Amino acid sequence: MQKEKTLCIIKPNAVSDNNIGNIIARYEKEGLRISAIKMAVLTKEKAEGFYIEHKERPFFSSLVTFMTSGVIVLMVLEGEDAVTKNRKIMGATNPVDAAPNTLRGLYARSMEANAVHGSDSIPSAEREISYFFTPEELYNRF
Ligand code: IDP
Ligand code: MG
Repeated sequence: MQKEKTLCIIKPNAVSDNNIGNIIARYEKEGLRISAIKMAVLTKEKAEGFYIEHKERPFFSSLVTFMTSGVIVLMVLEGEDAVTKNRKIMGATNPVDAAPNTLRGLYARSMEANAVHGSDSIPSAEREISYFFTPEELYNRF
């Protein structure tokens, strides 16, 4: 297993529901470390660029509206197998399918407002991290 970095977003529903601390605590308990963290409110353009791979999907415009609807928390998580590990901790995209103890099982309100984002591969993680963070904002934790 190798040390990796992945991007996590705590989405507007989870920030609004006061679950920032619960989500961060879970990552730390699972052995991931935070190497960068900040709050933001995304512009429409920034959210569209982030989800560009989904631009032809029917839910794209609603997703962008949701992701710009409130404060989010952006984090770079670091650790062994961080990309896959984060996906496991998050659970399935649709909370109906997410295991009860996953972050989406615990904190999602719907398929769209599903509490957290996690990069789906190492190349995605690299693109997504550099989309939100400069190299100077990252603090290696290993
Ligand atoms: P992922 O976040 O589990 O990687 P993706 O398929 O990459 O899932 O979709 C990105 C985000 O778009 C999801 O996390 C969710 O917020 C939203 N989304 C995906 N599919 C749907 C849908 O069918 N209806 C509404 N929103 C969706
Ligand atoms: Mg995805």
